[in-house]
Amino acid sequence: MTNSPSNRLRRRLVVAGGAGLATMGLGAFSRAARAAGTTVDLPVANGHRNLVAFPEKRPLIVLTTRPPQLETPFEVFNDGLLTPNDAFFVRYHNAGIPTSIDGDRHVIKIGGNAAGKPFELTMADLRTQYKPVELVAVNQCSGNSRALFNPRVTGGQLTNGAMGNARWVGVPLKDILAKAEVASTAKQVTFDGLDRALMGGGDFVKALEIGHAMNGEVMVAYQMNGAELPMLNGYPVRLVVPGYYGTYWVKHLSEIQVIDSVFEGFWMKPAYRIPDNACACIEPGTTPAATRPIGRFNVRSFITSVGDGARVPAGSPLAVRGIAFDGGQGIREVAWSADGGQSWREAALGAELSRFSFREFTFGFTPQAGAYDLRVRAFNRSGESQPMEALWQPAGYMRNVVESVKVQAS
Ligand SMILES: Nc1nc2c(c(=O)[nH]1)N[C@H]1C(S)=C(S)[C@@H](COP(=O)(O)O)O[C@H]1N2
Ligand SMILES: [Mo]
Repeated sequence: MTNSPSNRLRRRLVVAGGAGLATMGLGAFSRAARAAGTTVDLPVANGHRNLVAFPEKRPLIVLTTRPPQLETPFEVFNDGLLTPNDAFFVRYHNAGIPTSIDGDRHVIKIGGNAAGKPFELTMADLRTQYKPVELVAVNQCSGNSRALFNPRVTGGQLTNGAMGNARWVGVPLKDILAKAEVASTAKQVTFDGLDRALMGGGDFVKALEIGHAMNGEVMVAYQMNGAELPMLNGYPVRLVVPGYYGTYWVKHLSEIQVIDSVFEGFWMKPAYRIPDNACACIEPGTTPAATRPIGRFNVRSFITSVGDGARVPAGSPLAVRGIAFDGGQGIREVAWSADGGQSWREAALGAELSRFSFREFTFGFTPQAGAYDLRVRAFNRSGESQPMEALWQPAGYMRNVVESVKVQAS
């Protein structure tokens, strides 16, 4: 057994005597930040990033340390369909994040002016009083790939690693809300976690429409890939909103309110809104006429087995592998091109773990000496796909253009 951060943490859990105690030591972040040894070169996003191992995490790409914002190195997505917990990206907005939580004492308060019966839910209640469900689903930050926007936009300069796919276990939110006796006047449900704003910006609170909250898919999850949630991914419990951008996946979930109005806290308005039109896009430099809260993922696909700029042997078969996903219709087809999109063929699809999961695709061809421009374009079951030219919007959300991977065969 190596002395990895996760093993150290587990040992501390045992030493602490309470199965439900997770703690990260207050100095952990600054120590981790100082331990930066490796850097990674990114073709965009102004060059260099540090790779740093935070508690329970392998070295990940650091955007900020306080709060931690960590991106998954892209190679990880070629290893398998599930993103390991120690490689899963991390996003927080406010610096006041919890560093020590006693999971056995953690409660979720359920109430609000449209809840007939407010109550408190302990982790033990959650595990024993409800029937658990399991679902493989992608979590992706709205700003995944923001660094690739042209013209550039402000915000975290993420490349393509602010996404991950995990097997979540938890309880349907609908079953929990049933006990709260939701009134017919209910409009929305809000979600708050243990983290706090230390320097403005406001507490991170998100809202879903009541119908969405009750659709049976939204989950209050306490397990990720067969283990407790890592502290930085929301220990001991988080919201899982399949098919929707990560912004709704509230971590360290501590309060659920059923309300009879539309919640307009900072993180719903003005933050996390998109142009209210079909493409969720505008011409660079213009202002959207109207906005709406960001919603479901659009369709994306990535080649993972070969990187842009790679050299490959000419005259021998090249096996290419990648992943595709969408907002929950499921992937119907992935087309591939080796000539920059002039001609297309169909890739083979792997098993569908769930319609919210990464789906594997593979294809192969034998390159002759020369340059190839590989592209993949996925279609979901509604026929939605990816644009050939990148769309633009001011917040840098929802990039899903058909990406180009240029390889040289020699
Ligand atoms: N409590 C809390 N939950 C949160 C956030 C946050 O700042 N605080 N950020 C959200 C955003 S924008 C994203 S993209 C996801 C990221 O999930 P992860 O950190 O587990 O990868 O968490 C969401 N849940
Ligand atoms: Mo996000």
